[in-house]
Amino acid sequence: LQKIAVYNIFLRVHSRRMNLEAKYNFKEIEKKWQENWEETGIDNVFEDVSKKKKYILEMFPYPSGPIHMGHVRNYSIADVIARFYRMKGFNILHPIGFDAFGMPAENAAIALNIHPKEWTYKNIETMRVQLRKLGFSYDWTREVVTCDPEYYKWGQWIFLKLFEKGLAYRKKAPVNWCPSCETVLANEQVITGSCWRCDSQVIKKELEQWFFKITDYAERLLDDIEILKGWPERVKVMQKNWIGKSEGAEVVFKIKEKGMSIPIFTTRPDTLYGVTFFLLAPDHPLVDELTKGTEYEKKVEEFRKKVLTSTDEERAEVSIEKEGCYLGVKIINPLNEEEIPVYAANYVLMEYGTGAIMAVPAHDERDFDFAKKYDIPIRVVIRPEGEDLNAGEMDEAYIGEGVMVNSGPFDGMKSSEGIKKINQYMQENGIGEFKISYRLRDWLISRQRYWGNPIPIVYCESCGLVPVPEEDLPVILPEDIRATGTGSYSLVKVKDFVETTCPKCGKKARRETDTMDTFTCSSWYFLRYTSPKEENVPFSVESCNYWMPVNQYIGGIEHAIMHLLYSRFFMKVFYDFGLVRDKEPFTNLLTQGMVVKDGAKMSKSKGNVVEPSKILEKYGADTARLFILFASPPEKDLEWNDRGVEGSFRFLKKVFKLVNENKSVFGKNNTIGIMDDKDRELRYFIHKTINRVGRDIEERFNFNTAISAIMEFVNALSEYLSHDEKKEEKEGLINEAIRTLIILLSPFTPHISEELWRIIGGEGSVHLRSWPDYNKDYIKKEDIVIVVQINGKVRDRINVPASVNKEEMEEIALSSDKIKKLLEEKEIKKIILVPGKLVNIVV
Ligand code: ANZ
Ligand code: ZN
Repeated sequence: LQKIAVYNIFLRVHSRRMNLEAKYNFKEIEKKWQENWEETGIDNVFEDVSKKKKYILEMFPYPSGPIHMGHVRNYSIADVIARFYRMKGFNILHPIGFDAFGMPAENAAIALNIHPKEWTYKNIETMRVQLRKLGFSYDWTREVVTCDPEYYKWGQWIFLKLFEKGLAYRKKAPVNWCPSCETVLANEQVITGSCWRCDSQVIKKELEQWFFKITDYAERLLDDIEILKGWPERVKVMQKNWIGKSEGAEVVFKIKEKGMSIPIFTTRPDTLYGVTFFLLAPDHPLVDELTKGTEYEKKVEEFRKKVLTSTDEERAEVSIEKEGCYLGVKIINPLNEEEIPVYAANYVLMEYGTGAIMAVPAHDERDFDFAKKYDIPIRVVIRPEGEDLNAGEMDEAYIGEGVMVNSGPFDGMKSSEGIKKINQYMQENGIGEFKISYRLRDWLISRQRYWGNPIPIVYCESCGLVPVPEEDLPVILPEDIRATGTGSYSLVKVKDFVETTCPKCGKKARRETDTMDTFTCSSWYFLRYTSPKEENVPFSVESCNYWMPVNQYIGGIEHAIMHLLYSRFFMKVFYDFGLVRDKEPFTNLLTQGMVVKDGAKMSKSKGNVVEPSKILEKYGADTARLFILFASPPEKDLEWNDRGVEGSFRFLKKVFKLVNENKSVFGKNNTIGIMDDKDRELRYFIHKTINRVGRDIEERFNFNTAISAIMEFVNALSEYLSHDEKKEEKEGLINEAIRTLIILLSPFTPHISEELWRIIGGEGSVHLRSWPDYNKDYIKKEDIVIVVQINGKVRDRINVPASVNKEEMEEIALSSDKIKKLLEEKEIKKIILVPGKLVNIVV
């Protein structure tokens, strides 16, 4: 018997499963609609000045293989926003492309023994297929691939324009070198001393490289952060800190016997009388000049070697163990003519200010440590208001504001006042001047790599550095190249590429073999999307003026500085060139959280990756999208949860079943007749859900709460439909409920929504419907308070349902215990009613 029972259960489960699979073939439905949308081109857009636009943009992917959950999340968020605003009547630009140049292609190519180009385009094709399978509403006709010559040509054109204006230049400088990537890196690409790509420790190398003069834009990049009202505070702070504006003074100190002048940058000119020593960065060029041929030469050399093994970040830590090396010379403080010793010190960076500082141990923490260690005098020149300060008793620097002491003519001044007065004095006497200093450095854009955009420059023996003429663009990246013995690619070895003729004099010349940082490609792709087929300009000004700025940008926080800062810089340069109307490219920014599993970020190295392809295969796109959007609000991390995915799948099956079982109500008489409480309750739900979903998407991007509102609605609708009695009469209402449900679901789960929409005989595509309006009267708060008066005096307040009518109000008022008591033995003459507010009983 037991065996038979088990067998029966098995049969039931099995047949149910077979049944389900036949009925809910979501994948087939998805494929059908993807093909339909593609054929009808419903996602392709054109400029239409009669319509308001919205530009919804996600950070385009780097094609390094199949897509990962981070992409699925980023793009699902963007897709909801795009679809929602389309239904709200906007003309939507929602494009996609591929950020296709870069190192990983070369690494993979070496490992797999295929050409970087082949690897890249293969991955692009894989990703295209997957992105289509996810049902994102992209206008694929606008696709941009940065390694296509049609695109990178314009990157070269932009380079030439920058070169023409002096914004692209070459200089020899100590630069960041990644030994493993065998290339230089921009400062932004060095994350706490390591390469942003491969995590290797970055070293300094003195090399001649190409730079973009982003520092010319430091002030504007900082000021315009003000405009970015729709950016997360966190990102704005990161950019501000990266630009790092400091106001202070540049002061020139002199070494008389050597005839040498060394400028320093200080934010505290008010402490100039407290300077007791002077420091140079160990790699400051004057260090060698000062010690050459002296007994200090060797020691300094060793000291420098030792210091330069730590990164700038480590050296910038306040807590670093202070170390110095005396250089055997004295320098003169221009304000009080005092002679002070000069050292090289580990905490002074060549990269900031002037690479030299005046040290004020009494008022700077690091100088204090240094002075203690090397037994250098400490002199107080600022004392806290109303207090005394004695150098001998200090165990840390006093870094606050205060009153100036031991400062000659400036004694007694407040330090803030002293800064101004000393600056003025220095200015008048040619000693120094007010100065603003930025942390931001110029953007190093040349890379010693193959798979990138060639820099369009030629070197000629007689003409020097010659830009490639515009009509010769693009400089095509040669394809016939192999990895060299060391396993790396380099254009240096490609003879046909290197050897060329000078565009000016026609003599033999050599091509630049460096390529551009891939971030140059991603700094303007959003402009190209507005007119991707333009052959004569990088982008059409007209299209740009229609579509730009991007209304909503969505991407990861890891781009808070690099990509977002570079793009803002390009935009401002184009603004100055008269190519764009807007000063900022991205009005609103949403930084989505990570996808995590078992508490750790999903990543190959952690081995906790869930492949989107597997999820698509098992459940289809709608389930994947729904789960991702439902599991967490976009800015928070999302914990992957298999049961959650199952839950989303079940929900969609439930919706599918519900609609199918009730499709008979469509296409009939759709008037809504007399309503009872249950009907009103359902109508309340319809309108409340429209309101909540719209509000959650529009104001807060809280897709999770929007979806849970829809789920509640589905429960209410099922409950309503389970009371079968008079379905016939209620067709109009049921019809409205189901139509609304499908429309509200459509931005989240576009395929099933489209399918159901057609099943109920909806007109056209559900995605081109208008977002429904809700009726305020139907969603008044469930409870309101009415006041009950007797002869104009307030006698009671009662909670009532918002939907009560006059008769009900009267009835409720008269049945209140308080009122009943007061009315005992009184005669009611009249009852005055203010609907929803007041009942006045005249006795
Ligand atoms: C004297 C002084 C006295 C300083 C005092 C501070 C306090 P921010 O605010 O970050 O711009 N400094 C300047 N250049 C430096 C370099 N290349 N490496 C290391 N430190 C450097 O910092 C400016 C201050 O940092 C400057 O002001 C200088 O120290 C130091 F009571 O000058 B100050
Ligand atoms: Zn590297």
